[in-house]
Amino acid sequence: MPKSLLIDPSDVLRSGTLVAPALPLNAYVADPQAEAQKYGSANLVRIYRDMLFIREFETMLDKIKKEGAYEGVTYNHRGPAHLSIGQEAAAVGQAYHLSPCDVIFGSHRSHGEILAKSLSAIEKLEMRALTTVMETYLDGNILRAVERYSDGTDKNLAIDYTLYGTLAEIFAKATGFNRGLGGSMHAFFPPFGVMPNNAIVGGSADIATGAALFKRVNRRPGIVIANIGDASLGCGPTWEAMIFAAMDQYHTLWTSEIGGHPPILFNFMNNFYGMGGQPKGETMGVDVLARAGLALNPAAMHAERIDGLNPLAVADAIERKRAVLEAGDGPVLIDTVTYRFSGHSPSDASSYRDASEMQLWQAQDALLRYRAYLIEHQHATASQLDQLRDEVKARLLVTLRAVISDDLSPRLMPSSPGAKHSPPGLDQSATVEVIETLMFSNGYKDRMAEGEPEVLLPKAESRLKQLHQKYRFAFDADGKPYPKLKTLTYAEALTEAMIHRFYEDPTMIAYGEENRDWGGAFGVYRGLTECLPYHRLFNSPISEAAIVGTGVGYALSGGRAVVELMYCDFMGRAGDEIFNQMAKWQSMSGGVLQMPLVLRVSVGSKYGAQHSQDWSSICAHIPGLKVFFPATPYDAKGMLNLALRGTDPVVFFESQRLYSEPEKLVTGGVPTDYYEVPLGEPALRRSGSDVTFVTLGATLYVALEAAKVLEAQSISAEVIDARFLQPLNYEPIIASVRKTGKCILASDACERGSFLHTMASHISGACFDALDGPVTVVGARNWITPPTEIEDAFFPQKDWLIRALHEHIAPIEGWLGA
Ligand SMILES: Cc1ncc(C[n+]2csc(CCOP(=O)(O)OP(=O)(O)O)c2C)c(N)n1
Ligand SMILES: [Mg+2]
Repeated sequence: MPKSLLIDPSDVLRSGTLVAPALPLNAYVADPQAEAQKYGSANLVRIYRDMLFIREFETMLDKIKKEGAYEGVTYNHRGPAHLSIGQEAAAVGQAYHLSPCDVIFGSHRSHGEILAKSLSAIEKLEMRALTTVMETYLDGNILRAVERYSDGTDKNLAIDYTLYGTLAEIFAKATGFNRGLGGSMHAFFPPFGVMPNNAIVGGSADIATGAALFKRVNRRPGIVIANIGDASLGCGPTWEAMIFAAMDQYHTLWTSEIGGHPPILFNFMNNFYGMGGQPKGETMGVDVLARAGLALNPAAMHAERIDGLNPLAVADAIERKRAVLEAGDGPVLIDTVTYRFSGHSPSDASSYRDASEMQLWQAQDALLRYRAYLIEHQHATASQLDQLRDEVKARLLVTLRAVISDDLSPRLMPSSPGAKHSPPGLDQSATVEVIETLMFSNGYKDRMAEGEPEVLLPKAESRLKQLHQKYRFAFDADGKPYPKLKTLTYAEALTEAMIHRFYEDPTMIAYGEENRDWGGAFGVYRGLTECLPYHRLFNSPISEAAIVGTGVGYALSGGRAVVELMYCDFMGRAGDEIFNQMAKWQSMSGGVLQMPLVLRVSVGSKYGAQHSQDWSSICAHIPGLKVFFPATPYDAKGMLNLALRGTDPVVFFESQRLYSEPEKLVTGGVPTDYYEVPLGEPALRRSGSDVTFVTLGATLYVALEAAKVLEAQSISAEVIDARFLQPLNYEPIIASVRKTGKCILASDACERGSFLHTMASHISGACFDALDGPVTVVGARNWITPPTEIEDAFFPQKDWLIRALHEHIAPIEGWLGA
C-alpha cells in the first residue's frame, strides 16, 4: 500500500535561503520574588538539601577512593567512581518538576541524577506508595537491611533507603538496587523513574528514545530524559537516536491519536570535558553544543543552552520543555552548562586543565551561590543551612557504616552453597550459579500488557487467509513437488508467526529499514501494512544502532519489539547495542528488567564480502543473548513463535538461501495452528549409524546431499540440525556421536573462531572414549566472501564434508574426492 507523501519538484527546487531558528542561550532571568512565590521557602531549601546530598555523597566516595576513609570510617572500594562534584544543580534542577512516571536514563557519571530523581519522587509519592515500593522491590530485601539500622521514619526512611540502595549497588552488595551486579556505572531504580545508567558513552541516547517510543505507542504518561555527556555528541548512536526521535512520520503518517513525537529530551550535561579531551575547542567544532539541534528538524529540537549552575534555571527549562514534549512536538535538546570539580575518576590528576580554570568555576560553585541566594532572600539562615549540612552528613555516615557491614550488606555469592545470599526465588538448598540464573529471565508471556491489540483488519482477513490456502509441504503424496508459488515458504512461515503475536500482544511493534511498504528486506512482512497501523509497523531510518538501541529501550520499558537488520553484516553498525545493551541489561539489573526483544537478521549469499557473512558465532560468544537459526519453514515458524512469546533477547538468524523454500523435511508440513519448537533442542533430520553430521543454518541441505552420496558408499550418515546456538541441548548430539563414533560439524560461518569449534570441544569432551577420530569442523573459508560467481569455493559443499570424513576421521575406500 503506497504512502501519500508527495515530493513536489517545484517545491524542493525552489531557490531561497534556509533560515534556522535562533537558539536561546542562558535565557533564564532570575526573579527572586517570583521564585519565592512559585516555590516557597521550604521547597527552595529542599533543593539545597538535595544538592548537599549529592555533594556529600560524592565527596564521601572521593575520599574513600583516594584516602580509603570517610570521617574515620575505612573502606577499600575496588570498583569505579565517576563523580559529579560540581554538577549537582543540573541534576536537582532537572528532577524538581519531574513526576515519578517521568523517567531518566544516564551515563557513567549519574550517581547525582539517581539521588536527585529519587529524592524528587520521594517528595511526590504518598507514604503508602513509598511503602509498597520498598516492601515489594526485590522482595523487600533492601528495606529489611535498612530497617536494621535506620532511625528514619516516614519519608526519611525512604531517603535512607535510597542512599543505602544506591551506595550498596556502587559497592557491589547483594542488597544494592541491582543486587550488586550493575555497580557504580549502571546503578538504577525503576520505581522512582531512574532507568539504566550506561557505561558506554552516549549509550543512553537510543535506549531512552525507545523508552519514549514505548510511552507513546502504549499511551503511558510521562516524559523521558537521556542524560548524556557533551563528549557523547561525537558518538554515531547519539545522532542516530536524535534522527530516529525526530522522524516526520510521527506526525505525517501515524494516527494523531498517538500524540505525535515520542516525548524524549536529550539533555547534554555539558561539563566541557570528555576524559581529558575538550569537545569545545578541541575535539569538535560545534562551539555551542545546542547548535546540534539545528541539524535535526525545522524546530531545531527546541534546543537551548541553559545555566546548569542555577537549579532554578534548570527547573524552569524542564518545565517548559515538558509542555513541548507532552504536546507531541519533541524531541528536545538541552545543552546544560555545568562543570565537574572532581576528576573524570578519582585517579585523574586533571593534568589536562589549568588550575586557574578550576578557580574560575569554583567561584561559581552552585552550592555556594545558591546558599548565598537562600540566605540573602531569607529562605533560611546560615546556621539552619549548616545544620542541614550536618544532618545530611550524619545520614550518609550511618548509610556508609551499614553498607560496608558484610553482615548487614552481604555480597552476592556467584556460586552459593546453601544460597544464603542468593536472590529470593532461587533454590535455597542446592549450590546455585547465581549470576548464571540471572543471565536470562526465561519467562514466557503471551502479551506484555493487557488490552486489545490495535489492528486494521480482523485476523481472519489478514494475509493468513491467503497463506492458509497454500500447500504446507513441498511434495504431494507421491513425492512430486507442488508448484513453488502455491506452497508456503520459509519467509511466509515467519510471517505467520509475526501475525500470530501481533494479534495477541498489544505492545508488540516491529520496525527496521524498509519494514513497511517494502514488506521487510525479504518480504516477511508483506501484506502486514493492511493489518497494522503505522505505530505497530514502520520504516526506520538507516540507523542500525538506533534500530536495536530503541528496541532495547522499548523492551526494557515493558513492551515487546521485533527489530530487523537487513543483513547480519550490518550488525557491526549496531555492535554496542547488540553486544552490550541487548545482551546485558537483564543480568546487570539483577533480574529486575526483562528484555523481550527479537532481532531478526538475515545471513546472505550472492552479494559478496559485505553482505554475505554468517556472524552467528559472534552472537553466541556474548553471554546474555539467545541465538536461534532455523533451517526449515517448520522451524522458522515454531522458533519465531517461541522467541516472540519469550521475555529474553533473541538474535534470530534467517537464511536468504531459504526464504523462498517450502518445507521439504518435516513431513507433516508447516501447521496452520500455533506451535513452538522446544527451546534448545536440536532436530534429527536423517538417521544413520556410521557418522554424525551436525549443522547450523542452510548447510543442513549440503549435509543431507553429502549423506546421500555416502549412502552409495554404504556409509550411513546421521544428520542433526542444531538449530539453536544458545541455549543448546548437547545430549541428543552426544548420544548420536557416541553411537557413530564420528562427528563432522558444518556451517556457513568462517571456520576460524566459529561456534562449531565450541561445539566440537564439548562433543570431544563428552565422547572422547567413543570417538574414532577427531571431531572435525567444516566452515566457510577464512576469506572475504567472494562474488557469487565463485562463492562455491567459499561456502561448504557436500564434497567438503565427505573429504573431512575421508581425510580426518576414517578413509573411505575408493573415494577419490571431487
Ligand atoms: C563508547 C565509549 N568510548 C569511550 C569510553 C571511555 N570513556 C568513559 S567516559 C569518557 C568521557 C565521556 O565524556 P562525556 O560524554 O562528556 O561525559 P562526562 O565524563 O564528562 O560526564 C570516555 C572517553 C566509553 N566508556 N565508551
Ligand atoms: Mg563531559
